[in-house]
Amino acid sequence: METKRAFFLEAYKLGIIKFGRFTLKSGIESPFYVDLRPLASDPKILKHLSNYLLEMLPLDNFDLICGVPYAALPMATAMSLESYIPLIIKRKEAKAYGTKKLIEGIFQKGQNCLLVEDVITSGKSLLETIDEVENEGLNVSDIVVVLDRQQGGREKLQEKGYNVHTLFTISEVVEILKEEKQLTDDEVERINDFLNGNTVTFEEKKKVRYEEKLKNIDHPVATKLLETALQKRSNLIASADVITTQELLDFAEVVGPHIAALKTHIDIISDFDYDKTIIPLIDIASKHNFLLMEDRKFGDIGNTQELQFSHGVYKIANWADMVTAHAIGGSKALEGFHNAGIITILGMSSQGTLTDAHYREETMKIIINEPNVMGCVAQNQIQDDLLLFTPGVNISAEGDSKGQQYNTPEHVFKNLHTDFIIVGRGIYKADDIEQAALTYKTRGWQAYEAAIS
Ligand code: S5P
Repeated sequence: METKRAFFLEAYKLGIIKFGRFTLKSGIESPFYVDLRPLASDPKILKHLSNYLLEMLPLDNFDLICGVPYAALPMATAMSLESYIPLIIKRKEAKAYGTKKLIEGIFQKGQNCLLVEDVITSGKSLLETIDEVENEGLNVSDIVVVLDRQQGGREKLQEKGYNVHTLFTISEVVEILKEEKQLTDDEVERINDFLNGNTVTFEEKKKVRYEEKLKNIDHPVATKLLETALQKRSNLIASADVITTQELLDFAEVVGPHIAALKTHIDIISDFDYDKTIIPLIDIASKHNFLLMEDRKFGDIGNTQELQFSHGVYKIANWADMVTAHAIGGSKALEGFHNAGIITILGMSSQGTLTDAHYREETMKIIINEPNVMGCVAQNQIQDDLLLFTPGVNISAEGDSKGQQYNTPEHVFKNLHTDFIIVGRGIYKADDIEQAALTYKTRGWQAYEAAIS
């Protein structure tokens, strides 16, 4: 069954199961959410899936295949193409005009029709479909399901005499993900509780106030950043991903009054010149009272990082209050950043990142006793004695064509307990940059206040 497991892990990357806290249609809170529709967007996976489903079945028994609309339609189509068993299509609603047919395609009464379903929960929608198919004079003996949520549906159908074939159960996939360290023991326990029919409770932890963080975090740069945030009522870090000195300085000047810090990628400035780029930037930062964060994402051995930090043309050590760094080189490698506050990359915002639960756990072990680390860049909650910086924030876009994924300020303060939002294109690409900075500042601050109250 190793290949089935490998197949699941490939499919999982498409985001078909999410873990967290979800309110179902019924109002019940669930620790996971399943949506198999993305499977149809990867032709290779869809083809493999249809073969796995066909392998489980006594194929000679079926004259027709029918998918339960809509999620199972592409699956049923792929199975039909692989097996040459003809497809029929069930409509969700009967046509209001013309034939008023519920089932489309060529079939004859008495034929045996295999039903395909993506997820079985209570079995209700399958029973409706079975009724409608049987009303057309067709027989249904077997149903094939990709994922059984184990909430009674399968048993209900079996009691009525149908053969239900399921490729995966939720317990099986949870076990696989646990072994792959994609789920923590706590998460697994909560999921099992839920599957055993218990009402699961999610710990309602409030976001910790900046005043409280000031007491808990001793790093001097963290203190300065938190004090700045409180003074300016801004938790906004503007990401200045622009490519000339003039654009950088103009941007800093315009957004300066509204931000707690400015984040740079200094190596993308084409006409970089220390005296013309950095010296005026330091002046603007001090005039408008914001910190400078160089997003260099260091990721080397300690000696090299130390050289990259202090030397070369950028001389980051001279001017950056904070720097970002991966923990990949181990804790010793993080020791060379002298007075700058280190912000470790714990989790990335881009699709397909390697920063899964296991990576994050190991990173935490590395940074936890490292006094220069003041916080993390992440897309999940972290412990209260570190600052959480969350990029991938945009009010009007869901992502870009290169894998970036966005959330709103409200989402990240409420659900991740973020301390600082990092916004790039949402601001520097706006027609009115100052207005955009103000909007993100206001929404960020309101979202913070809502999350602490
Ligand atoms: O996981 C990450 C980490 C960072 S620091 N995802 C990110 O997007 N970033 C940075 O945040 C990224 O390098 C860019 O400078 C900024 C996001 O830009 P935006 O235009 O997508 O808002």
